[in-house]
Amino acid sequence: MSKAILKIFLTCLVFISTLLFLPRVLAHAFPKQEEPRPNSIVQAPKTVTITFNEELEPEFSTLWITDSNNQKIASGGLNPDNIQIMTLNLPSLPAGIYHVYWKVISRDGHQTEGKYEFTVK
Ligand SMILES: [Cu+2]
Repeated sequence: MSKAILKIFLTCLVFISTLLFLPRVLAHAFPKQEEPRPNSIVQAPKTVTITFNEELEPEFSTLWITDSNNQKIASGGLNPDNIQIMTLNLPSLPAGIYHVYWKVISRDGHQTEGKYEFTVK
């Protein structure tokens, strides 16, 4: 094999293995859809629901909500019927700003976390 061909071959090999590994690297759990929507102004919701892009580990995945004084109001967990969905039930919320926090472990063992807020009018 000439050096030029070897170089092309190795370049292709690197490119192909990058393509093979990229989906794994990107395969961390992140919200696909939140309800209520981030930064939205809504009537008091009954539940918070976050749909993730992949399946989560039930034991280590949590979801909770605080009011504008940082007081925890409720916490939730995985929907047993669909382990891509985290949900929590809310008491009746007075008007104000609320923060939703989530911390999850996806099936591949990677932890991700995030938060967002919404306003009850
Ligand atoms: Cu991952």
